[in-house]
Amino acid sequence: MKIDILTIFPKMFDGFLSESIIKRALEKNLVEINVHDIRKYSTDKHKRVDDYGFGGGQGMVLMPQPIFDAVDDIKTMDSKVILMTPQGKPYKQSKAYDLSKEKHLILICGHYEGFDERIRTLADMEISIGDYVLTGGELASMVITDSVVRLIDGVITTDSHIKDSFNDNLLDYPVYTKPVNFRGMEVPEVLLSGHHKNIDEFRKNESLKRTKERRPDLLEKR
Ligand code: 6GU
Repeated sequence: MKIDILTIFPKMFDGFLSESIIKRALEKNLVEINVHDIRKYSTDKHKRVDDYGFGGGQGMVLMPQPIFDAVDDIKTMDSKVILMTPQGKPYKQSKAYDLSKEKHLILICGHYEGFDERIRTLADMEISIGDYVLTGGELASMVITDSVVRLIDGVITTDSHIKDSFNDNLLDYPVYTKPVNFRGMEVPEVLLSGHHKNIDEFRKNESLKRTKERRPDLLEKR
């Protein structure tokens, strides 16, 4: 899998790409991630990437030229081009699974004041990561990248994602580690019993209880 990210703030990705699971996946060559500075593609003599919007009112708008040229340069037959925007389709775990099967993703980070409407014609899909407004698509593209990369074969053990919250529209059950008694709070007896059937049943019930309390909307989808 290859992921190309187009942004006007490439430095925002430095920490993200150099820690934890993403770092390890890169080191093991399970994914290739390239961050491209949109500004490098600007043909303007001052390397401008945005300008005032026609009609007035909104501030600076990302211009089509640098982004079209970047996509022309990077896109192949195998690419899915995704535009990050709060106007996109709400992102879900099921979409993360779909995207993890693609060969090549190109993520275009929008800009809070907007992007020229013609940029939309480049995109195979538009994604929003939730009903709130970010200053740009950078954090959203990291969310997409993180959620997709962890699903690529070999990145984490399958066991740790088949049990993920949301996989069957259930939230995770509670987990505990040592000590058995911490400040008077005890680990549930059943988890210490070694009785696997009872443990499975306890976890299933806790998942259901927690989902019913916190996310009744998920249970309706089951
Ligand atoms: Cl993808 N971009 C921005 N700017 N804000 C968002 C978003 C994306 N998803 C939710 N809010």
